[in-house]
Amino acid sequence: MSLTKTDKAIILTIWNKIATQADSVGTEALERLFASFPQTKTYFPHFDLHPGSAQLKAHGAKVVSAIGDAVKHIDNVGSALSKLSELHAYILRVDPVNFKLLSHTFLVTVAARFPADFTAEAHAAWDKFLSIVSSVLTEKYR
Ligand code: HEG
Repeated sequence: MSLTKTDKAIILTIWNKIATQADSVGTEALERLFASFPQTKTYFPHFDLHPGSAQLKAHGAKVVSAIGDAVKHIDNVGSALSKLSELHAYILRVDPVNFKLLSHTFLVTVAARFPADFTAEAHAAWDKFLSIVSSVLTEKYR
């Protein structure tokens, strides 16, 4: 799967908007993840998962910052996220199905916050991009 020039331009435009409220976008995506797919909470037994908790906010900020790194290295997401890929595969061992769930709740968050930008074309570009990020984070499992 590869991104076209247009996809990349769309991703960057929307990323610049996300970046102005990055931490709260991440927190909302996680709140939606835990509310809609409560089985995902099993990976965070050590977290206070109540909406708005300090841990949720801190983690939301980290997740979106990693997505920002991927945007900045859009032609080389694999090396940009290689450390994170090792963490998810070797240490956290998050089942890959969960990446689809988080990608979904992230997309819904972006759609809800930037409805005018979230055209079908933008939706498709972000969908592709998040599946590239997810593939990178799940490619080292063994
Ligand atoms: Mg992961 C840690 C990013 C999906 C569960 N995740 C992290 C960290 C980042 C990150 C940046 C902190 C790394 C560090 O402290 O060095 N995660 C990230 C992205 C995505 C993702 C970008 C997908 C787009 N993570 C993901 C999913 C789950 C999960 C789907 C499980 C449902 N992540 C997870 C856990 C931790 C991290 C349990 C450790 C949290 C902690 O103890 O602080």
